[in-house]
Amino acid sequence: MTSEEPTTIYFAGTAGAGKTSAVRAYSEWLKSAGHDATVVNLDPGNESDELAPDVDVREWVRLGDLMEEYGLGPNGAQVAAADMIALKVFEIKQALSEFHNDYVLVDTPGQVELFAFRESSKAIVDALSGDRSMITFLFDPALAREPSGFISLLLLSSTVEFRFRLPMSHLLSKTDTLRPEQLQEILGWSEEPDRLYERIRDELATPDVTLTTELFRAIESTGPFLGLIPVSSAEGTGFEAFYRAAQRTFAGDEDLEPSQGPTDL
Ligand SMILES: Nc1nc2c(ncn2[C@@H]2O[C@H](COP(=O)(O)OP(=O)(O)OP(=O)(O)O)[C@@H](O)[C@H]2O)c(=O)[nH]1
Ligand SMILES: [Mg+2]
Repeated sequence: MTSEEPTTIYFAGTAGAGKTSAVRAYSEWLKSAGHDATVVNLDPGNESDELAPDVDVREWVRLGDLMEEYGLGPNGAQVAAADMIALKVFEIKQALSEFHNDYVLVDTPGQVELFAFRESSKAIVDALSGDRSMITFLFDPALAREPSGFISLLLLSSTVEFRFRLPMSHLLSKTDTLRPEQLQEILGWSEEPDRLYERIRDELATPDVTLTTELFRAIESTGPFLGLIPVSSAEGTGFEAFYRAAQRTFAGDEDLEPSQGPTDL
């Protein structure tokens, strides 16, 4: 418990990227490192029991109820839910204010476009975020292992950053599903953009190559090449590095608190 303002981290990413698992794994890692974390579920469609959130938006808005009540399909219900959640922001904030932990970890809706493009998400993030808030965007290896998928994720992540104007960090999730050489290749792209550029040229020997390379150059110069932190929620690895990156975001290297948690890769 702390008297300082908590660090709030929103976990965003494409459907199935591993957001919920990462919130669970990171909250466990933080606890093992001697920190308390409040877990918030902002996904009204979350059906997994994996997370036992302290604050759960489903207390106010449930996707299944909306589908039934208004005869909506899952996507329509998600959009309606996003807007209804914004109307409950005071209640959500009130529920959150009862916890006084060092960290607030927020699981966001399955589809990233709902989080990124609805005004209501922005209203919720603005209402819940203090000065120490950041978004961590998950790169799903299913997409990130191909150069064009990797670039698409960079674009999505830039969109999220553009919308929310919060500090960003980037996780490569589910690293246990990658072969070591695949992992090294993806990390290499995030460290040395020219390696990615060369692979795009190999992958896209089509007229599209001009568009893709122009996009690539634009992203390269505006920059989410900030380092991709490899994590596996299944194996609990990578979270020490993520912890340090999150601390650097707000404190600068010189203020790094040593962590008492288990060191990992
Ligand atoms: N092998 C492996 N599987 C993982 C890992 N993290 C998540 N998964 C699996 O990936 C699938 C999606 O994980 P979730 O954590 O539900 O992903 P999400 O982004 O919250 O998904 P939605 O909210 O439905 O968009 C599940 O089957 C998880 O078990 C991981 O580190 N390793
Ligand atoms: Mg989820």
